[in-house]
This record gives sequence, structure tokens and C-alpha cells, in this order.
Amino acid sequence: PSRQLAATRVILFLTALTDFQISDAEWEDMLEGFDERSYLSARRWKPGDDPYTLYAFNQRESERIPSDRALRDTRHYRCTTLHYDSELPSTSIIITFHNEARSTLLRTIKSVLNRTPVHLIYEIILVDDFSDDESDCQLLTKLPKVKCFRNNKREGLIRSRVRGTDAARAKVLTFLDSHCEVNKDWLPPLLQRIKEDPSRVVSPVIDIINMDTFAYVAASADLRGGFDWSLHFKWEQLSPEQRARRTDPTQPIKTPIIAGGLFVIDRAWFNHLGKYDTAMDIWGGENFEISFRVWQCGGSLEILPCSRVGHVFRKKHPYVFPEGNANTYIKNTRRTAEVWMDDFRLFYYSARPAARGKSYGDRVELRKKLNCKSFKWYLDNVYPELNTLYMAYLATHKCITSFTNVCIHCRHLEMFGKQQWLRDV
Ligand SMILES: [Mn+2]
Repeated sequence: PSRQLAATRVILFLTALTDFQISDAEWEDMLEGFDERSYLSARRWKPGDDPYTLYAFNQRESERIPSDRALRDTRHYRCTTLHYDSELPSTSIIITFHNEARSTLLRTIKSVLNRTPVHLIYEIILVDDFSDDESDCQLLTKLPKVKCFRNNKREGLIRSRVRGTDAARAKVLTFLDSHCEVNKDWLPPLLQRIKEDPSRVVSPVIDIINMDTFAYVAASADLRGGFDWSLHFKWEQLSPEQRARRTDPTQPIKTPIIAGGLFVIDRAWFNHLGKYDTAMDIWGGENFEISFRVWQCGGSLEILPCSRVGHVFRKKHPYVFPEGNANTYIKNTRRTAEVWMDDFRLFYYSARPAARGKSYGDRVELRKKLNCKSFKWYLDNVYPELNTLYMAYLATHKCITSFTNVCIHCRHLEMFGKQQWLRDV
């Protein structure tokens, strides 16, 4: 066994030097060096237990499915005719998790190792956000390219991701959720767009892994990220006009906001833009903050229909928020509204009255330093649909259509308390 270990070390060392020269046989040996059966059996679902209790998805079904199952290629057929540069930057893949099911975490990693050209994976960085069992993460470092970092207290998604990015060494960062499966050729389209323009932040189309059956289902490729004034994320169908303009279904879709779980960004650009707001807790709202920041500070966000990654969508979070789910979301989104939305934050406060009076800190200095554009610019150029809704409302209430004059001229708004917001925020 010790000779085997030494051999594995030599292989790992050579791998680091010469990724291009790994043979398929060597790569398979490295994958087989991980004892998957004992990893999974140590924390299996037990007959009689409710299979939803621990993870809010069907743990039993997930464990019945192999870590390397075949997936239907859900892309438009024209995607298979596209060509990508033979030299693309490699990426550090960052996966943060807290008490993830071993079966889904492993399948996320195995799908990456099985469906990505080896030389494009610089490393896979796991950040274990203080899970109950530290070996969930540690044992996985026997898989090639996988590193494990463990927080010594619960930090939440945002600070965990920053920890992962600070350790990352590749030119490009790829964030994945811990219950995903990447599909065929998922990575080259994403890296290609960033190689051409590092200010782009790109996401795959997120296919649906059914939380009950774990069936892999194609998502519509005609969606983009949208939201309402309460900063509630929603998928939006492209409008008929937008669809009419899309003559080529392989073209990127510009999106006002990303869902946040899965995306790819140039590492230098991520650092330049101020990473994440590390005062945000646990989960939620960070996708608004980074989306506004990218757009307003000179970048762009797009969804690439020829890149597909499946994700287990759940109805609730399987873990607790120490300060409560709603409070955390409000804290995180208020920080976003105060720094990035200018006077339009008033509409956020009207939609979320509970956010008034909450502490939020600020990243205003960062915004000044980066010399970013206004939220008005964002509404006019990136998400006019949100503004239109608001303007239509003003028009029906006989209000002035310029935001700055609203409260002077529009008495009808008083019934919605808008006069009051101006005073108390
Ligand atoms: Mn998720």
C-alpha cells in the first residue's frame, strides 16, 4: 500500500507539471485512487428515516444514482458545431458548502472531473463552512486536483467564497454550488468569452435536477435573471422583441442579474471590483451586489446557452440562519441598496418596509474609487423593464416621470408612504 501511495504522489506531482501529458489511463488511475464506496456508505440514508430531513431533497434517491451517471446533452444542436480556442485560460473551481450530502457533493466534483478537459482545471477548491463532519471535505482531497479548506466557525457563503478565491491561483475563477452536475462541454464556452474580454462575467444555463427524483431536466434557454423592487430574484422570459432579435440560439444572453450560484469571472477583475461584500452573512443578496457592481463599474453579465450545468433546486434551505432567514436577506440586500441604488433605494424600502432602520455599513468608498456609473444608468441601459414598470405606475397616478421630482409633485404617492421614506431612511 505504501508503494501505491508513493506512486500516487509521483503521479500527482507530474500532473502538476504536465497536465497536457496525462494519459487517459493515468487519469483513470487517479480517479480510482479515491474509495468512493466507503466515502458514501459512512453517511448513508437509513431505512425508516425521512429522506428529506437532512438536506431538504431526496437523499435516498440521490444515493441510488451513480456519481458518474450519463446526462442528456441539453444544448441546442447548433452548439455542437461551435469551436473554441485550443488555448484557453485554466480555472480554479470554488465550491463552498455547509453540511452538504456526500452523494451530491461528490457528484458535483466527479461531473467536473469527467466532463472537463483536464488542463483547464487548475484546481478544485472546496471550502467547508464548518460542517458537522470535517471528513466530508477532507476525504475528497484524494481525488485529483481537489483541495480542502475548512472554516473554524460558520461564515456563510460570501466569506467562504472569498476565502476560496484568496487561495485560488488560476487566472479565472469558477463558482459552483455543491449540488450540481456539469454537462458536456460546459466550460470552454465560458472561458472563451472571458478570454476575449475579461470584464465579462458569465454563467451557464442552469438545468434542473429534480429534488425528488434527481431526474436531469433541460431548462429553457430563453431566460434571463430579473428582479422586483424588493430585490427578489426571478427568472424572466425574454420578451417577444428580444426573442425576435435572437436569430442565433447559441449567442450569449445579456442578463441584468445573475442567480449567483454558478458563474465564471476573471480573477484579477474579481479582485479589482472588490471581491464580495464580506459583511454579508450566510446566504442571499450577494448576487444583487455583485451584479450591480459589475454592470455599474464597467463590466457585463451574460448567460451562455451552450454551457449547461444542472442544479438541485429546493423549496427551502436545509440549514438555519443564526439571525433568521428574513433578517439576513434584509441585511444583505439593504447593504446593496444603500451603496448601489442611489435614490432608487427608496423603492426598495417601500417594497421591504422591514429593512428601514436596519444597520448596513457601507461600501460607498469602493464605489467612488472604482468610479462607477449611477443606478439610473443601470436602469436605462441594462434593465429598462424595471424602470418601465415604475414609470407606468407613476403615469397612471399622474406623477412626474422624472424620479427626482416625484415627491415634490405627486401627492398620490403619499398613500404609499413615499413621503415618509424620504424622511426616515
Ligand atoms: Mn443551491
